[in-house]
This record gives sequence, C-alpha cells and structure tokens, in this order.
Amino acid sequence: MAKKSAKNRAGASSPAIEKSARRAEGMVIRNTGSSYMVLTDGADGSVVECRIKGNFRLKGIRTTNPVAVGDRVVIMQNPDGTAYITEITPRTNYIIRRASNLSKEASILAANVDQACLVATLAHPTTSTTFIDRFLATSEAYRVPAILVINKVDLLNEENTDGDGLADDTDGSGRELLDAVSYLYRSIGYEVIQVSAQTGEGLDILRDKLAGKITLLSGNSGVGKSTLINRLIPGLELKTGEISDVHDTGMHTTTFSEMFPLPGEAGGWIIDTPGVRGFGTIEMDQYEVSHFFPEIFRLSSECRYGNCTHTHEPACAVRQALAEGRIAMSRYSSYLSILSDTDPDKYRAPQGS
Ligand SMILES: Nc1nc2c(ncn2[C@@H]2O[C@H](COP(=O)(O)OP(=O)(O)OP(=O)(O)O)[C@@H](O)[C@H]2O)c(=O)[nH]1
Ligand SMILES: [Mg+2]
Ligand SMILES: [Zn+2]
Repeated sequence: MAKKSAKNRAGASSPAIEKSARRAEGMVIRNTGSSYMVLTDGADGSVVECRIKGNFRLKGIRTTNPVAVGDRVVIMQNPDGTAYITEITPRTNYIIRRASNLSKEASILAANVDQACLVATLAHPTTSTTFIDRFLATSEAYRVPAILVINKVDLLNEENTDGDGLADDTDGSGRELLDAVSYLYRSIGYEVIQVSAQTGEGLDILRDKLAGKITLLSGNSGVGKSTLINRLIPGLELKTGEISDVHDTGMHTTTFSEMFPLPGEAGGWIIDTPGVRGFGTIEMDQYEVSHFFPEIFRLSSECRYGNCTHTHEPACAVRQALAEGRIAMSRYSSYLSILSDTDPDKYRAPQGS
C-alpha cells in the first residue's frame, strides 16, 4: 500500500500537460542545462522557457542533451505558464561529439545548421591539429560544410607591436605558421578565414560568409568565440574570459549554447557554444574514416586493395603520397588517431542490440 501511494505522489509531480494547453511551434535558441528557451514562430515571436516531455534520445547513443540549439520543436503551453517540448521536427543535420575519446556520452552541439565554423588559434591558446582534424572529419561525417576561422592573428605580427620592447614569442615565425596552416587546409579544399576580433582584421570576410545562414561556432575554450560574436553583433555583451597564464588555455567562460540573430538585411543566426577540450568522434567504422579526410579519400581509389585502411597494406597510394610529402603528416596522424577510436569492442554496441 505504502509503495502505491508513493508512486501516485511521484506521478502527480511529474510534468503535466493540461487539456487547455496551447500548441505552438518554434526553434530552440538556448539550452540552459535544465530547460530550453524556444523562440515561437509567428509575428509576436515570444520566447518560452520549456522543459521536455517524452523520449527524444538518438538511437544507440547516450546523449547529455536530447534537445539541441537549432532544433525545430512543438511545444505545449499550460495556462499557468509552464511549457513542454513534446516533439522534435526531424533534423536536417546535427553535429555531435563525445567529450573525450574514451567517453561514452555524447552531446549534440547544434541541429539544423547551414555550416560550422571551427574557431582556432595558433597562439594563446594553441589549437592542436588533431583537434582541428577531428572537428573537420566530424563535419564531413555529418555533411555540414566547415570553415576554419583562425582568430587572434594580431598576436602573430612580424614585428613586436605590443610596445613592451620585448620580442614577442611569436615574432615572425607566427606569420609563417599562419601561412603554412592556411595553405594546408586550403589545399585540401577547406575555406580558411584569418581574423582578429581585437583589430577587426578579416571580420568583413567572415560577416559575408555568415550572412543569411545558421552557423555553429565551436572550438577550444579561450579562442575568442564569444569575443567574435560580440564584434559581429553590436550591443551584445557576451561574457568573455581571460587566458590562464599557467596553462595558456581559456577558463570555460561560456557554459551553455545560445543562438543569436545577426544584424543586416540578409539576417542569419550564429550559435555560441561552450569551449571544448577534445573532440571524440562517434559512429565511424574503420573503413569509413578515410571518407572524412578528403585528400586521403581522393587517393584511396589508387590503393591496391579496395578496403585499404592505409596503415600496413602493400601498394597503398596514401602511404606513398605521405612519403612524397603530398599528404601532411599531421593529417595522417589525425587520421590514425580517429582510426584507433573505432575499435568496435571499446566503443560500439554489439551488433543486433
Ligand atoms: N589578442 C587577441 N585576443 C583575443 C582575440 N579574440 C579574443 N581574444 C581574447 O581571448 C580571451 C578569450 O576570449 P573568449 O571570447 O572568452 O573565448 P571563448 O572562445 O568564448 O571561450 P569559452 O567561452 O571559454 O569557450 C579574451 O581575453 C579575449 O579578449 C583576438 O583576436 N586577439
Ligand atoms: Mg565563450
Ligand atoms: Zn591505402
């Protein structure tokens, strides 16, 4: 008996949608962790705080957030002001990552985006090529066009410009590195935009790229995602953080994803996200990984074996190109690092489960 009444009490306190609830559709523009802000369609465009009711889990993947910024949703609003997301419209796409290579849980960064900008920096902090390549490969896997935005190029000036009379740690060689990194990714086919949120360099090019589109901004903490958005949207004063002197990394200032409308006639939206440390890939099988490295994939057809993994097989065109410097060692290393994630015993549910 006691058990039953406890159950009833639990039932009474769980989310309730009343008969008189009003149905609306909209887009998730903010994820606060426990609730979601939904911008409802229609002329008034009110923003409604919602909780979720229902099971929206992706098949076979444990996600920390079943609903993501950018999701188109159906909501039910009770007369008392409480509201619930009851349906997610099928996504045109989404980008998902695991917190680390070993983590079992994944989070959806955003849904229904036109493109993803990876904000990277070559100094303060330094984005690793592995991180860049994992992000780009994930974008390929989910068919989201990716742009590499290199921020803080003001720190890479040839001359010491900070007026402290000391040589900058990145003097000269910083610009060379910038050229080399840009050349590498452009030669693969990626768009690379060099910007400085501080001086405004390159921001017009970035603005043009964003106009009229929904764009996800991602990257390590401290690379300047929120600072860039503040520059692009006058009046918006997103919190930004210092770079830790000790670790030369950001302080994880942004804690929730949020989407902001861009000014200008073309419109468009930009999504700020919390900085991420690593980019664990998911749902890739061993033979698929090379599909997500365009320059490796282009050569695969010349390998002797159709199912070549480009690791040990004889007459491998990819390893040949690597030896001749036609494929960058950094890219090949990133390829191998993702390949090592695909160990089926470690990361994938048994077949048929
Ligand atoms: N020199 C220089 N500093 C910059 C530039 N852009 C951003 N910063 C600085 O970098 C620091 C981190 O910037 P944020 O915008 O907070 O970085 P974030 O990527 O949003 O970081 P998280 O929210 O932690 O993920 C701040 O001190 C900014 O002032 C730039 O172009 N040049
Ligand atoms: Mg931020
Ligand atoms: Zn091969």
